[in-house]
Amino acid sequence: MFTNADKESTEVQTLYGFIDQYSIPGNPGFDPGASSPPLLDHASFEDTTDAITLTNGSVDLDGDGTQDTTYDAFGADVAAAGGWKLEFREGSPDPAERQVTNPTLSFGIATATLFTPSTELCGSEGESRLIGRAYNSGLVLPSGIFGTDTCADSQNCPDGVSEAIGSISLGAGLASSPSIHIGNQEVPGQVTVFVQGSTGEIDREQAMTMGGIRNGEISWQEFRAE
Ligand SMILES: [Ca+2]
Repeated sequence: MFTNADKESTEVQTLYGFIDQYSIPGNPGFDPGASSPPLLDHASFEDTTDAITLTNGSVDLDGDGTQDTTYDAFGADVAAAGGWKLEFREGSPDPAERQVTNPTLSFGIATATLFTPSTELCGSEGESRLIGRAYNSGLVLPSGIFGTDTCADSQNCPDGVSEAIGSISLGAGLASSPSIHIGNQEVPGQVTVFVQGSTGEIDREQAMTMGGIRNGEISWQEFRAE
């Protein structure tokens, strides 16, 4: 992003979710007496690039309209593989999408702003979108992170089932790193994500997390001295 050569790069960029091998109790692949944990091979990480989560918990991993696994089963696959990966949008011949701001991890959800530069002189702002993924699977939660939407016809969704949404367009400009606000939410676990565009405007999006957090009084007890 600091030189034109970088800005024009068409190479597909990837977000990786690594599982810290020290963090798994009883990790069979890690001998506590060893000087270092086993090396992870990112090439074998579970690929979530084309994955579509449905509100019934089914997951279409390759986006071909047939459901291949479930949200819970895929989480176990990721744990076994040591991580997940998500390729950003390819651009060729235009520049590829990339992440140039820090992601934010909040209540199990990684949010990030992705930016696609423009090489047009008259459209130099480029475009941004906001994505959210479960930190431990790389998938969109079945409840949706940015809500749900009617399934595409190609998904052959059962009646009453929708597609969980994990990406929203932020329009023109280079958006800032996401900031999370936990307010007095009507829905437990729902937070507000703020991002600021390079043109100054502030975007405010509701996002669902894995937390059952809720601002306010949880319980209260008065002690009296008799
Ligand atoms: Ca499929």
